[in-house]
Amino acid sequence: MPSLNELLKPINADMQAVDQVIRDCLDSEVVLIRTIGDYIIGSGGKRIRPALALLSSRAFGYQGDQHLKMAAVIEFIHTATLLHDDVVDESSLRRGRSTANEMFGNAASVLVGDYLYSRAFEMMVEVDSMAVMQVMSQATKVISEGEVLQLMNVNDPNVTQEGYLQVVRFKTAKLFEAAARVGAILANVSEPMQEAAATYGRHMGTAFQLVDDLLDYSGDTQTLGKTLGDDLREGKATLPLLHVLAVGNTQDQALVRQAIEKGDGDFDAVAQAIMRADALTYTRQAAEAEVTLAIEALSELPDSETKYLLQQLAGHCLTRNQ
Ligand code: GRG
Repeated sequence: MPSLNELLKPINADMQAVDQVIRDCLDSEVVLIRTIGDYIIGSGGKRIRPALALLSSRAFGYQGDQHLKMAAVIEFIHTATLLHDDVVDESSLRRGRSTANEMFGNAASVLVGDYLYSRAFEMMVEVDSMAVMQVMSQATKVISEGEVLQLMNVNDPNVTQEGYLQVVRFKTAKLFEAAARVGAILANVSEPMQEAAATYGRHMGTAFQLVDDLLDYSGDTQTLGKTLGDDLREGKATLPLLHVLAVGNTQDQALVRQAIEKGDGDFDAVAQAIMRADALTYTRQAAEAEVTLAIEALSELPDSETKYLLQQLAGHCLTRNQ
């Protein structure tokens, strides 16, 4: 399986152009905004969401240059959510560096997140498409709803798998869905084609988050660039834990139930319970099913090299380790 960088080589020029738009648009006169903006944007995110917007527009034959601005908009919104999320979760490591909240404090992180979010909408106005505005404003609303739903689920071991999946679709998959849909809108394709792109993005984004949740128990801190066990510390009932609650032995169920209710569970003990219930395999299979649905949605699209890249990108969500 090629690395993400290898996979994205055919759109390298566009990705560089997006990077330039991002840098040009972080031009506030307020020094702290530039400092924190440069810090987080320069810390090497994977840029998978902007890549998705670029690939989607290209798969539908878009010839203009607004896809570059929209890809930057999507990365700005993603970055704003990360700045806010790290404050909410009290995280200290992201992209292999101290989080912005750790470096500059919670207030500065939240406020620069607000700036990036507002700047994204200002840039979007320049794109001058009501359909795009509608998709992006709805997406950011849903992402926020997802985050609030997640907050309501914290320390609750009775969350259902459907309830958990709703949070995943809202907080993470929605931005993937929007990125893919915006590419199709820019290319001015029919409603069913826009829907196919959105369906692809939604399933791919769901797979992406499911893998994120299993990497929180099985990844490598160095490679991931963030601390393992964050979800357990926060009492988040993610799919690996929900599966132990569904099929684990009585002792493991009790251990996990208590870890969710109280937070700060014993990582090694819970990781062993997860192994005994084969819950990482279960979570991976759920992610595989989402990738299959994502690839199926692509059958609506005309055959092209870009469509093949989109198939590979969905598959990458399963093999990623960062
Ligand atoms: C500002 C609109 C707005 C909303 C705030 C806090 C919040 C509401 C939403 C948080 C949503 C969130 C952070 C979901 C997790 C998504 C996720 C898996 C992030 C990690 O993405 P990667 O791995 O990160 O693509 P990189 O570092 O590669 O960019």
